[in-house]
Amino acid sequence: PIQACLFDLDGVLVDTAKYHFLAWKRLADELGFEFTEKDNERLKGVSRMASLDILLEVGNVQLDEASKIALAEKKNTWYVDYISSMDDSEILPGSLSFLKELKQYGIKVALGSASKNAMMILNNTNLVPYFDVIIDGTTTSNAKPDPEVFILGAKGVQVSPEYCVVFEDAEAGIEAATRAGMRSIGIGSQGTLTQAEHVVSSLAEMSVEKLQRIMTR
Ligand code: B16
Ligand code: MG
Repeated sequence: PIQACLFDLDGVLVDTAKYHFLAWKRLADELGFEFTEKDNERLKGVSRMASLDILLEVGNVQLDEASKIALAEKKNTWYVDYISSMDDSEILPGSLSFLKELKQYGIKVALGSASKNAMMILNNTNLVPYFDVIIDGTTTSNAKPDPEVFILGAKGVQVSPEYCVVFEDAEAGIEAATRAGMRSIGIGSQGTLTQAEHVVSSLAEMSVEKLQRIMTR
């Protein structure tokens, strides 16, 4: 049976994608090109600098490394400003009750996020107490699809990868889970998360009973 659940943050537990989008769009506006919600899909689960590279590709803009770092910092200042007023009303449906149930059953819970702002989001939404281990963009050096974030999470809760399941909304995150030797449940649509073992539309569809049932091989 599954002994640990590893959660991605953005798109799984909270919807911060809309704030990332607002901040990236503001940057594109300043640089003078269009950036759409469809373009924004490509940034999900991707690290900050890799996201900037995709944005600049959309705008067909070439810049040196120092300018890129400055732009990424600018975007982050706006993003942090947006998320600083988040509260627990922005936790996605079903997340809280599933996290509580996992605790009741003694199933370990870890965060595996690419975000360097994960702690601020968890603090503002009062989610910190639900995690045994928190791995985020400040503790990892290799971005998803590299499995590092989830391997560190499993080590932290001392559960071997085969008994871990990763909840992810991004294709890169599902790939990271697979490369870590873990099970995976995609949050979203089957059409985009083709590599996930199972796909549900949100955590509202999850329970511990269902988890153990669908994860039986
Ligand atoms: P930051 P996740 C990811 O969070 C986001 O999905 C992605 O859009 C973002 O670029 C990345 O974090 C880095 O975030 O700029 O705050 O460090 O889905 O891995 O929880
Ligand atoms: Mg995500």
